[in-house]
Amino acid sequence: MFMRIDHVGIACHDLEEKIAFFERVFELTVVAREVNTEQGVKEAMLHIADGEGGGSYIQLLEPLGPDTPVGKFLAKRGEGVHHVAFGVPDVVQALEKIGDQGVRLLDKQPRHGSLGSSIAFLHPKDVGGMLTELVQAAERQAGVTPNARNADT
Ligand code: CMX
Ligand code: CO
Repeated sequence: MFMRIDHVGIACHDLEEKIAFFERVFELTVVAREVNTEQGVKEAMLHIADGEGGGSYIQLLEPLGPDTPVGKFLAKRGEGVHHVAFGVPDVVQALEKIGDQGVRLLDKQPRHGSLGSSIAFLHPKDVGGMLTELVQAAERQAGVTPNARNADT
């Protein structure tokens, strides 16, 4: 079901400061920045490697406000690893199979994620305390190539 670790999401107070740290210390490069109001975050994706069906990244997350998933996490636990995201070939199919195993789905339908991906979250309490994200990379969405997506928008 899982093809690779797509990204590790890290909650931080100051996105620009954390980007500068990851660029300087780990020599990573930012490949995308986005404000995702649905998820309540300002974020950056830093590329690590390319894998089967997509890349792998570090996702740095700054909350848009205190009453958002990342805002609440920071208030409760402080900065650190917020979630782990796995690459799947088909997020709708993966949700169905995982839901059938009794794991609570935080998203019944996929939502819009970074780099044109489709994403969905699983409840951390049902996954040994790890907030888990499923990611179907943009190039794996039926009939949609990254270039075709750009041409559409
Ligand atoms: N990792 C592990 N456990 C977590 C967690 C996290 N990131 N966030 C919350 N929890 C735990 C809490 O500690 C709490 O446990 P206790 O009851 O033992 O204290 C429990 O889960 C419920 O947490 P809560 O604070 O009562 O509930 P929230 O309202 O904060 O909701 C969650 C938690 C996971 C349901 C919510 O954050 C969510 O829906 N997340 C999915 C969306 C998201 O995180 N978006 C941002 C990232 C976007 C992206 O990656 O693109
Ligand atoms: Co993520």
